[in-house]
Amino acid sequence: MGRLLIVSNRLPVTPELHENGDVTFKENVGGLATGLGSFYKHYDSLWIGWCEGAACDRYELRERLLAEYACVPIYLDPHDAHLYYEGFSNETIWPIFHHFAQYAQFDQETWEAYERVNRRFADAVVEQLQPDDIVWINDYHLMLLPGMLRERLPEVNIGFFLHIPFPSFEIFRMLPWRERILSGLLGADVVGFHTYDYVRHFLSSALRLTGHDHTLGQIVIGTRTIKVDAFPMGIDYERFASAASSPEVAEKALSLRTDIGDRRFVLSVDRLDYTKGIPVRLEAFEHFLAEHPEWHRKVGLTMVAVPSRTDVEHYQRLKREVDELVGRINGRYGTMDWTPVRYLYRSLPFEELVAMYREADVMLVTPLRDGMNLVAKEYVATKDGGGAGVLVLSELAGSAKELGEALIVNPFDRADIVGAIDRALEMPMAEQRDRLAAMQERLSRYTVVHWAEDIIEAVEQASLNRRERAATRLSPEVEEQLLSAYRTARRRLLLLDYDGTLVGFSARPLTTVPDDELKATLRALAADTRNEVVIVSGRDRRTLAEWLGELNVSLVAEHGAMQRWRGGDWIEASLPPDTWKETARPVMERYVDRTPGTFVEEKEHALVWHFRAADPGLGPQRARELHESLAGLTENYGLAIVEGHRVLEVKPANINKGRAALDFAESDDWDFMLAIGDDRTDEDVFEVLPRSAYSIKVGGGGSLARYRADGVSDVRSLLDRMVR
Ligand code: GDG
Repeated sequence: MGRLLIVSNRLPVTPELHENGDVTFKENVGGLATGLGSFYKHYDSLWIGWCEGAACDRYELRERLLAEYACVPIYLDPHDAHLYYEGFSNETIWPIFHHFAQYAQFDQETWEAYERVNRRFADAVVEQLQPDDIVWINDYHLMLLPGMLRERLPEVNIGFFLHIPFPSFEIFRMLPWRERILSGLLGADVVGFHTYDYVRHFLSSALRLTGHDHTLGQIVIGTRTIKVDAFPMGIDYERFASAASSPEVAEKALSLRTDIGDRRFVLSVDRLDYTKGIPVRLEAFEHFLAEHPEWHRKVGLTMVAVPSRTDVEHYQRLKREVDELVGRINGRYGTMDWTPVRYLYRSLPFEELVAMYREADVMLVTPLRDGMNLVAKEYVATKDGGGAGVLVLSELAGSAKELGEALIVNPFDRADIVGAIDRALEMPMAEQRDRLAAMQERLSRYTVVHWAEDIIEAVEQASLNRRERAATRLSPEVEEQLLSAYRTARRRLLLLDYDGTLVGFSARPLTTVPDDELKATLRALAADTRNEVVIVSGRDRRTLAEWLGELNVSLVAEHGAMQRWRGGDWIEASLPPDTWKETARPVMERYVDRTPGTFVEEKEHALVWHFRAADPGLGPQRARELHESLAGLTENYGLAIVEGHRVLEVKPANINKGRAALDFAESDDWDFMLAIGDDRTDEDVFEVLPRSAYSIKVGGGGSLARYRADGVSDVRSLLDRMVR
């Protein structure tokens, strides 16, 4: 493979301009930057991101960033940057994706800036991109970027990872721009989330809003396959484990202990954000003190709250609420020599943070919703080497999936947290160590580097699959070859499916009438005396005759139960009487009553249950049930139940499109044969044709066809070129 291009909102370093005009670089702390800091420099890689601040205008900066940090800065217009970052990213996506819909702003202006900035990122990536590179896009600021890149470079390798939760469909659907965001994400080859819950939510939104279903997490769009999967992010385990025993940290820990004395030490560390559940946590601690006077003066909570988004109103309100709560608890329970809550409203240097982790007897991580939460993992890592301590962890943090040995709590349930604090303080040392050891085992194995490698490997695999598929793609070269064979041939047979091949699908099958353009193409094809054009369809003969009867083409109706050869009359296959319909119809009608949006179509020799307009989750489930309910019929009456595109069809088993196609194939000495179709029933046609025939499957999924086309428009343009 080529290089790795990591793309994220911010670069892992920030340039700082000093008074004397010098520029220095500060490495950013935080999940991705810290975790991948060492990793990406070892790879042949570049990091592309927004460069913010006064120093970014300096002309020599670009070269220095590239040479010293392998970083490519993107400069944004400050007004646009504000609308994109503080606006759409943090006031729309952040609350919606964390299930705080009541805080979300829906503002067209910030959305447009979000689009513009994503486009700027796309320009910057395209400028750097070389063939075979992997583009790895991170987080919610850049959800349109995969789609924008895919549009410009259909073959580019893209992985996308979302660091925050993906919301349930019922919340996601509130976003006015929901389809645009989904199609942006679906531009990637791999879409990764921290947990399987977020994967489920995403797949359900994709199905309900774009109609694309998945098989084992793979979504097929045209000839592209998108893998959606969970990749739980790890930490730089060694960094935390070894820092805990370093002399600097030991020194800080000692002074911390001197301050605290022999009191038990409860710690919490988060950005001051409404998703973190800080007020409930404080209330729980207050109740703990009320219910357990025996712990007064023997325990203290140190709460580190890193200032965040301070100009946003919800954050200012939260800050006031937290200030008041801390004041109330300390006022009510504090004594001359004991402050129950120590509140540090600032960011700590790394060594001080690790010293806190190391000394904390209990770590309270109780967000109301959190993509992963690395603090919980870091706490566990710093206890490596024999430390004790208890992690109390919210079940709504992604990390709860991996840290099952923590005391798991519902962060909305104050009493649950009170109980966990009590249990944690009373837990025997041996049990504390056992629980930590089990978690340490897992965290030291699946580190941040492992996680990153997994994502990159998934993208590499997707890229290999794409190359394999490309071999069967109806590429311009294959098209030329096909056209040249067509032009030199004297007798040509064209077997064309109708729905999903010549026209797109609609919820109501009687509305997909052929348009004038299609009729003109078919007429021109049929006018060439060297051609035999056959429409091979599952539709009934009345509809086919009404829509296409005037053309000089042959028609195959109901998958071959009836054929009308060019210029002739309808010929029916000899079939037993359709007495089975009286048994099947009431069963199917019962499913219509129970499944809104569905209906039964009656053909001469078949019954079809259509569920395209049904709830996309319910339809396929009911189809499976109906299939079971009808199964008994098939043996008694010699019927087949065929699943098509959101339809379930019951028809005589000995009738299929392949037999009809064979009748035509054997009727002349063809020197050019072409068959095009999109669904299961067309596979029977592909199967019976000789190897020399051109067969084209429309869309992805397994097929016997030699080539693949993306969609109806590709088929139409091919046919147009044949008549030109
Ligand atoms: C997103 C998702 C997901 C915190 N305070 C201080 C400090 N930190 C460091 C911690 C930790 C990081 O910041 C915070 O971890 P999060 O997990 O909350 O990560 P974020 O990047 O904020 O958030 C989150 C994450 O992405 C990764 O995918 O887990 O759910 O919201 O590394 O150590 N570091 C220092 N002083 C502090 O005061 N030095």
